[in-house]
Amino acid sequence: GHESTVLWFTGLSGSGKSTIANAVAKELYNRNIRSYVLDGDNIRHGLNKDLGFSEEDRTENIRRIGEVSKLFVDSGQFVLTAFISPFRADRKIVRDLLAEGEFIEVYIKCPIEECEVRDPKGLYDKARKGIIKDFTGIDSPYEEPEQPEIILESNRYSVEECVEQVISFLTAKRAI
Ligand code: GGZ
Repeated sequence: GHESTVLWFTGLSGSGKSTIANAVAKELYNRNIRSYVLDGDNIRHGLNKDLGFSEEDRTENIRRIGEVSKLFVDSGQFVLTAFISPFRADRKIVRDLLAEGEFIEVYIKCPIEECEVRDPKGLYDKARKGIIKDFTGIDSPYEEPEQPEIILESNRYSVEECVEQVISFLTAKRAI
């Protein structure tokens, strides 16, 4: 059997959080492990649609996502979250909300220059032009994790290789 766990992906916009989280969820499904991915599409458009991108709103965004993640874990499910979650203190609050070993911080490490080249939604371009304010990495901070359980260098490894790294970690920890 396996224990329920939170795989908490953190990283810049365009670093690959959602893509990798969804690919890990697919691999877990292949191994008969149920999981659910929380991301901007199902959280920022619903539960958190009252929140923007000020420091206070980002903190509240992460707090609520942490509480929802805890509910998933309590119900016995794996949950994967894909939010920038730029502040160390906010990620720590979520870590402390969960039991030892239930919170696995996955840092999607990708140089901002690469994220800017990818710019899938044209948001970096808008941020550079000042059309969007408080954009992470441009005029709002991103605090790198100091001791994440997993670091995935998404500009050096393929999505498949990143998935493999996560699966290896979970296997070694006997989480799956
Ligand atoms: C950062 C922003 C912003 C600003 C809109 N700063 O690449 P995306 O589009 O799909 O992912 C980004 C997403 C970030 O939301 P999160 O809930 O992950 O952020 S946080 O954890 O900081 O609360 C981006 C889009 O929303 N977006 N404006 N100003 N990203």
